[in-house]
Amino acid sequence: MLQTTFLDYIYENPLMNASGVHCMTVEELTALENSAAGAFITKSATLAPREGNPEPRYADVPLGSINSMGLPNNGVDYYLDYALKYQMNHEAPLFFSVAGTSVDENIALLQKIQDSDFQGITELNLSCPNVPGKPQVAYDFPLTEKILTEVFQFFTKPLGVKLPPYFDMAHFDQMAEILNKFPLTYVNSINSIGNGLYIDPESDQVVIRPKEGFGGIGGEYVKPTALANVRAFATRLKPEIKIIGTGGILTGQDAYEHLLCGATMLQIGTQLQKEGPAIFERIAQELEAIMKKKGYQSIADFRGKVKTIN
Ligand code: RRO
Repeated sequence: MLQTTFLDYIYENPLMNASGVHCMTVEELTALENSAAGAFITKSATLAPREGNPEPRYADVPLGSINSMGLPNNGVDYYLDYALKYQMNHEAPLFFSVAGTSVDENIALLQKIQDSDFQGITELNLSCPNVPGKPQVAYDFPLTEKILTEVFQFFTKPLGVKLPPYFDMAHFDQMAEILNKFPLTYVNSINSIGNGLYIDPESDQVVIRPKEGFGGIGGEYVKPTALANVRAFATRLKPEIKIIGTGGILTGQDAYEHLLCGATMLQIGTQLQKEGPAIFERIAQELEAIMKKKGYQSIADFRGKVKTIN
């Protein structure tokens, strides 16, 4: 019932982890392999391994999470080694996230993937909010266009981009116009809402150490923004560019709403962190129950069909 075709492969369901959550180590990735998730993605990789920001750098809060991890990861070779082994005995294409901290590093990362035997889908993260001194790339429209222009000079494998949330109709229009110039496989909206601040009511203190407490916000807080970004891009991008919906998925109803807005795959970050990989089975069951109640046989019956008021 939940089967989802993405880039010619039929996944059992559209559910995935969001990059960054439960995907830093081979052990965590293996747990996703063995979960009910239809697909999964690796932690955003840089060329060299990174320690990331000082701890505490992630906090669960009542309505979601705040993080300033600072791109800790084991380096691109570690994840590429995992991916090449994975694809030897799995048909489902793996998603592989990269996030350079400069244009040159992004190009070098993608060149490495291009030159490897990797057969999966690459996600270029243009929206990390947490590396001090490095603005989120996709808030700089000319820079985004420049990077994609350089990338598609040589990159011929399937590529998606992870975007930050936008909050203005003019920005949806401008970013969609840029993205439509390129042979992208997908757009993934949204990354965390960058640089929020959470204060603990008992201690009057922020809850994460880096950046005086500023960090990316995920979870319940972000669902309306995520849905708006999914809808805005679904209605602006050419049909060849699919949407991955990420942000505020805690229940089958949240997943259903992302699909109504036009998402094809769905990623879960904060609630996966809180609940662990068993979440995929729960959300899949809840989504199926909603579909049955509404008389839908497949996701294609309602994808993108959110109703507006005349
Ligand atoms: O590692 C992080 O701090 C991080 C990244 Br790369 C990202 O893309 N989004 C996020 O919330 N945290």
